[in-house]
This record gives sequence, structure tokens and C-alpha cells, in this order.
Amino acid sequence: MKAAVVREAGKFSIEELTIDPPSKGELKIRMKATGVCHTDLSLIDGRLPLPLPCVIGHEGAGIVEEIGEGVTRFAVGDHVVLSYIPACGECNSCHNHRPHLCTSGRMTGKMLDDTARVHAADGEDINVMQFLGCMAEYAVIPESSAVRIAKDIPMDKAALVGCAVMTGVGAAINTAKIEPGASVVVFGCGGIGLSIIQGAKLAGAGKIIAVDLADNKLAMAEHFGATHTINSTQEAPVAKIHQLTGEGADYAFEAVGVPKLMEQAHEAVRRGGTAVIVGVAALTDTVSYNALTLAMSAKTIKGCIYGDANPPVDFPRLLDLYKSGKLNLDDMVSRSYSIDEAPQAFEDMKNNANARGVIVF
Ligand code: DAO
Ligand code: ZN
Ligand code: ZN
Repeated sequence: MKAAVVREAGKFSIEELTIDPPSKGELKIRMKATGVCHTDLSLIDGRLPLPLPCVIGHEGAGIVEEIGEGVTRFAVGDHVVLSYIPACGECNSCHNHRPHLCTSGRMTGKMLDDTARVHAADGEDINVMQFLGCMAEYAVIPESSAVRIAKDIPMDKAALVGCAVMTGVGAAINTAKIEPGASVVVFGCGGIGLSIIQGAKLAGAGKIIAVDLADNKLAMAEHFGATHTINSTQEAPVAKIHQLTGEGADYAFEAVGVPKLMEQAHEAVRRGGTAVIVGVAALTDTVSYNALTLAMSAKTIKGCIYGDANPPVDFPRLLDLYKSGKLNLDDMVSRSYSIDEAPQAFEDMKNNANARGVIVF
């Protein structure tokens, strides 16, 4: 199969690899669509220095091609969206109905039993991103990483629910629990930021203020529901947010992964407000908050991974919202690419060209 593989920091290439049949409790998926996410780029460029070689891709949808021993919940032919955190069912988080915090979660590696399903022509084991490695024609995944979806949902739209849309809408609705009329700021208008904006709109937010460096991203933000935009190359965002909201926003979301913006998110909210940190920073990054203000302003800083997703519940809900026209996934997919065009897809992402680019198979 063809797959996008990172062997050393700074580059990736499309390689011809082999993939084993699914083992016990696993599924083999014929990939139909895989979104191109900044976290894939962080693996390529070494911001996240993780075990290599590795097949990237963690935002995907496909069709069950083969089931491993003991699998009863899925059948060949099922359409599925992939979740990038499997649920072991045994850890504290799984027992507490917070499967997105399952201790089995990791960024790159082999399968849950620590053996590899993907190999190079000479037999070398290849890691996969987040138990998926779905920027490939096939992926073997734990069954707890799959969520069955209706067969009439277009796969390129469904794929986005596996990362950007779940993370963003979930950050707004599950993590922040935005109330109707609340004021919201979103730093960064990539696939996740735009999904936070959509989630804020669904929750009935009043002001939705989008902050980005690129005017075309701000135009997308307005398209998806932002009521105000700030180009931070032209205006100081925190001062402008206070001007627009009076005391500061009720909620601010950092959706880039940059420490300075995580600090600004805290400064942007009112006393007692909530800053939600969604962006994936580099491994060595640290943030600095004024110590006195932390107590005196009584603000909440919440970390957020995967939009507090419970995938079997939340993925179908998001897709129902899509079907009923309340969640716009159609305009989230700006362009599709073949697997051979993956290098172009990442170039376009670096140049802010797309809301989301999607590899289709
Ligand atoms: O939002 O693009 C994304 C993916 C976020 C990274 C998910 C990491 C999951 C593994 C958890 C490991 C804990 C250190
Ligand atoms: Zn992602
Ligand atoms: Zn678990």
C-alpha cells in the first residue's frame, strides 16, 4: 500500500509498504479520506520529536475490509470514522466515561500489544500515528478506535469529525460549555479554530471574535459564524478584545499551539472567565502567567484534548448536525488531493490556503 512516512525530521515521502491482517480485537480499514492536520506537520517538522519511522495521518474515515479474531461490534463493509485515542476500558479515565483521556493514548508507536502491523519491503517495523497511521491506503486499528457511521455520509466530510471538528466543536460545547449569549474569542482559524467557531455558534454565543494573522482565514471565520475579526498583524488582540467586550470575553480558545497566544487567551478573558488551551505546542514549549493575577482574577485555564470527546456518542451527533444543516462540513473541505499529492497538501496548509485539505483514496 501507499503511505505517507516520516523517517527523519524535516521531510516525509510516499512509500510502498506492507500491512498485516488485523490481529485480535483489530480492524483493517480501506481508507477513503484522511484530513491534513497541523499535528501531522508537527511530526514531519520535528516540533514533536517522536519515534520514527512513522506513518502519519490521524483524521480519517474508511470502510471495514477485514475483522480480527473476537471482533463482534463491526462487520466487513461498515463505514467508520477513526478515533485517534483508543479506549482500553480499564483505566481510571475509561471507567469515568472520559475515554479521550485513556492512558493508552500516545502520539506514535505500534499497536496496543506493542507489535507492528505495518512494515517496509525489507520487513522493518513502521510505527503509526495514534494507532491509526491513516494517511495510507489501508490502516489496521484497534476496534475501540472505530465508530460506525451511516453509509450515506460523504467520507471526506466524515473524516474531519475524527480530529478537527470533534476537537473544535467539543472544546466549545463539552469543555467550555458555552452558554447562550456568552462572548467568545478564538485565537487561530485553522480547521480546529473554525470548528470552535461553529461550536460557539451552535451553543448560541453572542459575540464570536476570531483572531488570526491571515485575512483569508478571517474571511473563513466570518463565513463559519465569527461576528468580529482581528488581524493580529495590524491590531493588538487583547486590547481590541477588551474594547469589544467591555471586561474581557467569557471564553477564549487557543487553537494554534503557541505559548504567547496561550498567555493572551488568559489575558483576553474577564475576571472569572475561562481560557481553553486546545493548540498542540512543541514538546519543549512552556507558558508564563502572572502569578498574582492567577489568584486575583480567578480565571480558569482548561486544557482540552479531543474536545472531551466520547467518540461513539459524539461522532454520530456531529454527523446528525451535519445532516440537518446545522454543522457546515461541506465548506470545511476546501480541496481534495490524491495520496501522491500529499506534499502539495502540506505546502497549501503552510500557506493557509485551505480550511481543511483532505487526501481522498
Ligand atoms: O489535535 O491534531 C490533534 C491531535 C492532538 C494530539 C493527540 C495526542 C493523543 C495522545 C495523548 C498522549 C498524551 C501525552
Ligand atoms: Zn489533528
Ligand atoms: Zn483507558
